[in-house]
Amino acid sequence: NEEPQGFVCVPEIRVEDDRTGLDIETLKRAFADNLFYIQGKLGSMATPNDYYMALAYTVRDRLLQRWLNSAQTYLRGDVKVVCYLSAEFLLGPHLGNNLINLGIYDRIEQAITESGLDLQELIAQEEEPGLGNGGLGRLAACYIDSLASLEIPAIGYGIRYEFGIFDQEIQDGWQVEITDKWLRYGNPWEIARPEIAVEVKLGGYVDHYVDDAGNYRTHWIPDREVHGVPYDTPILGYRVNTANTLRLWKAEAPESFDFQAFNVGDYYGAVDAKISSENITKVLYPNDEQVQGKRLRLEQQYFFVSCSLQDMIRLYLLENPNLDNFHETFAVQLNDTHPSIGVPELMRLLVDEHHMAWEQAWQITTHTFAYTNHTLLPEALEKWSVQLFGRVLPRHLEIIYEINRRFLDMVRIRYPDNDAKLASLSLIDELGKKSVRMAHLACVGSYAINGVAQLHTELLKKDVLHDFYALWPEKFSNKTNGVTPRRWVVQNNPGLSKLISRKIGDRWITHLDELRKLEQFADDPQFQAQWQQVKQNCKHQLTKQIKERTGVVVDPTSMFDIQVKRIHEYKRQHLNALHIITLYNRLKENPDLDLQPRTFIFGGKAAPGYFMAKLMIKLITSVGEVVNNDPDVRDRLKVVFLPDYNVTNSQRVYPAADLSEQISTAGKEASGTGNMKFSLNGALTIGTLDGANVEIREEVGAENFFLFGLTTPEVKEQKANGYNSWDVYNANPGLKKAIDMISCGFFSHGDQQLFKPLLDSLLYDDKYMLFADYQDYIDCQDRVGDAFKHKDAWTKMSILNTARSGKFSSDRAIREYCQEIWQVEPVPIELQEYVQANA
Ligand code: 475
Repeated sequence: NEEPQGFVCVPEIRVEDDRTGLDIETLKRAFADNLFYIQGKLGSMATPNDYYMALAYTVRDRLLQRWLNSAQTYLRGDVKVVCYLSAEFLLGPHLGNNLINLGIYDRIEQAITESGLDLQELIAQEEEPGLGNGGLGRLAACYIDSLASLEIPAIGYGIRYEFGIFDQEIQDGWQVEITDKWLRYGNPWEIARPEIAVEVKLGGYVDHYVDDAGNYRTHWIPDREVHGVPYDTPILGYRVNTANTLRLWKAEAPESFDFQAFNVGDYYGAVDAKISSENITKVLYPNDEQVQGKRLRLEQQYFFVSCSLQDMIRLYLLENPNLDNFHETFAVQLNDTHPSIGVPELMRLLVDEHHMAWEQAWQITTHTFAYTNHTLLPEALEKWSVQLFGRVLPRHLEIIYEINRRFLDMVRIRYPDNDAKLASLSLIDELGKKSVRMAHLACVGSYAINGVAQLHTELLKKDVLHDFYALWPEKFSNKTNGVTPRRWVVQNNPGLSKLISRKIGDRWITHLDELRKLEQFADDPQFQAQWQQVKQNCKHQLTKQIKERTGVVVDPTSMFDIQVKRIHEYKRQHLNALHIITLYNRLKENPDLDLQPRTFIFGGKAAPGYFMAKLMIKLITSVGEVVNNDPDVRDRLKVVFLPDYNVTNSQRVYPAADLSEQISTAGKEASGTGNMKFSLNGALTIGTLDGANVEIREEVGAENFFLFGLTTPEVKEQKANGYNSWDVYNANPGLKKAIDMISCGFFSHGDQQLFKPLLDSLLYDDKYMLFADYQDYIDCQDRVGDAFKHKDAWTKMSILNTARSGKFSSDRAIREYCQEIWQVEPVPIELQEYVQANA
């Protein structure tokens, strides 16, 4: 018998020693084996990346059994599966996270040390998959971690961008963008599944006809077809057997392409077409201040959504005779409007391809989708010109018109003779250039709509989606964001995690509310001393990293005052800069002033096309250049711009913060999630009543939070009453001095033009009310400075921040989604004894 024994049945091979074994000797052997057989290297020739790859495969082997068992359980069982559709997943590196979730960190560390290597150095080799811009993409990553940790059957569907978010360099104080080549050295965490690739059509026209049986049928004749190949990555839960799948789609030219009739004899034409197909998943779009209606972005969105829905239908039909109960097996969450083209696409698949009646298809569709909104900024709401839409997706435009026709008929009954209502609710914006309103499409096509913090949801109901709320109040709910404590505490802040677990046990890692048990130690001098020691160690580590990455030497005993997030006018990093200038001026006036030493740390990327945001970076670095080098300052103030802020580089940032800057204009930040990471790691917040800040303050207590600034209604009121920033500027000497210094070139080697656009926008418009909030911010910062002088009182507040941040776990958020939106239950995964025994 030539057949290899046990070939078709993995458990029969019983390769536990080589590929699942967890004793140190086996791990060392597996690591050496992978280095030789996968990387093709001997120890003497291996690069640090080879070692990283060998280790990554060693770890991947150890979660494959869980992964395949999870997939099989979902397929065979009568289970409801959550499909999280997101154009972005900002995962961060996998290796460290998988070691922690598998519970093998210490063993691997020992095995690697005994192999003569340094685990930290290998972990640092991983190029993070930066497949997202910021908050929205990172939220998706936290949510798939929590879904797996809570043993919820789930698939994350998205795009495998060849180039993720650009790498940022700072040159002469300006941002410079470098393409992100994350796949350059291969990606050991993904497995391509070309055997289940799908076809996606684009462009062309639609044919309507009556078939032989007398049925109205529709035939979409595209002018282009693209192949969607899934790349799967396991997402392992924390200390459970659930390993869910993140399925990211790559666009390729269809196999048949080169030989299609119209390309015969046109080899170069065929190659061009191939390149154009593959362009669809080449690059992540940055979230500019203004969303731009770019054809390629629409193609991207449609491509991944169509691939994902076709994949769900394929899976469903493996076990079911027809699609009648599709919505009982899949709950599909739309992460913002980017995947909202899913609504007409599911209609098309059901009606055109599976010949279902419109009414039934609409029932299924509107019981499948739920929509999360992430922004209140009107300029960020997606719209597509009808003309462009019709060119790329002619059939979908017809379907949208039909959805709209039926929807507006319903509106007419509800609001007779009310053309204004019809116009404001319509899926089509008829003013100016006709366009499709994607948020309206998402609202009409979903059974649930949610905002991402209490205030944000209220504002959605009151303003942005008010008319939809009036129509369907029962669809709306709030789901305050959360972050995963595994990455954001356990992995990034091991010192703090160990201290907490020594005091209250380690159940907090999966039940974050248990952090409350720390409250009883908040006044305990011994515990306070340990707490301070942990914070101090983290600050030392960040100090080291700052020196390495920027050359700036900072004082680890100074207050670390940190603002890390995308650079945007509404987030107001320039308000922070005005505070720095104000402190600097105080020191210049009185060099012996008793000033609490501070290190101001900034990090964040500006969208490449967002000029004002790039100028804000230049302002921060320019202020830093002056402040850091002025002898009168005597190192009491330091300003650092950490380049290339990403998940990896954020790792040392949150644990080292004393003060978290959350200073957006009230009513503009939907939630924020960085605010939660800081508070969990024991930083105090200085913030406005915006987004989730409101809830953080509620949880930690007003006495442990530095509040300043106008409220959302006050912002509105001031604007209505003719707010004039020019008057504020003239009436406030401190503010006037700071602005005048920028304007006269004090921070720009005499160049008076450099910052003019930024200053003009503040002096003559000030859309984001910096000047209105300036004095209150400065006064509040003075209170922060005073409070920091009292070490013990500060430490108590720090402990209470951590102790009371349990609400901001993504586990809590996901439990709410499961119970109130998706109606899904945990499904524990069984594991063969021999795999389990080792763990
Ligand atoms: C909010 N990104 C945060 C976070 O809910 C909130 C937009 C267009 C294209 C690509 N990306 C985007 C966002 O809109 C985004 O990141 N929004 C953020 O979502 C999670 O915490 O307040 O600004």
